[in-house]
Amino acid sequence: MIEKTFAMVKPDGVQRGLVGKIVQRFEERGLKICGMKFMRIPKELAERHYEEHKGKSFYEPLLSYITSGPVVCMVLEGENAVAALRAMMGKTNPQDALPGTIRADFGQATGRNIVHGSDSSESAKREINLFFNDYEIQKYDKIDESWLFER
Ligand code: DAT
Ligand code: MG
Repeated sequence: MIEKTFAMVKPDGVQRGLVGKIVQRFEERGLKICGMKFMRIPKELAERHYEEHKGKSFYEPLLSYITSGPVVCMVLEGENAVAALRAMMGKTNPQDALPGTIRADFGQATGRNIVHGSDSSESAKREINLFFNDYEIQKYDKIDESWLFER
């Protein structure tokens, strides 16, 4: 099933100069970039984005971290894109993430784990709506599609 998901290069990924490498992985996988923006997340948006974690011990540090500098937000589309992105990211704690995943290849600590990706189709819809206006999401044909999929 072709679906969209929400991805983000977090402030540490931007600061460490990993934006290009991470976006390259998504492009090489064949995920279609439908939206992309470089922004600083306002506190209120960070609170809404991470509302499921409100009250947890890491909630306040998480908000400080995610608002500490600019991030790159993306809408990606592809076959089972939600699960594909989660698999590419690896486990939340980079120490538990498998080699070859973004978090394992570039990170060491849970609180500096470089990327975000929606954890379900429902989260994807919610997060895309939080971060993107309709006019910021592009509908277009990409020339590799007939080679990427059996159609
Ligand atoms: P994920 O980002 O893999 O979806 P999550 O939604 O459970 O993980 O948590 C959101 C972020 O919060 C995660 O990327 C890093 C931080 N976090 C999660 N669990 C944590 C913990 N036990 N200690 C510190 N930070 C944590
Ligand atoms: Mg999550």
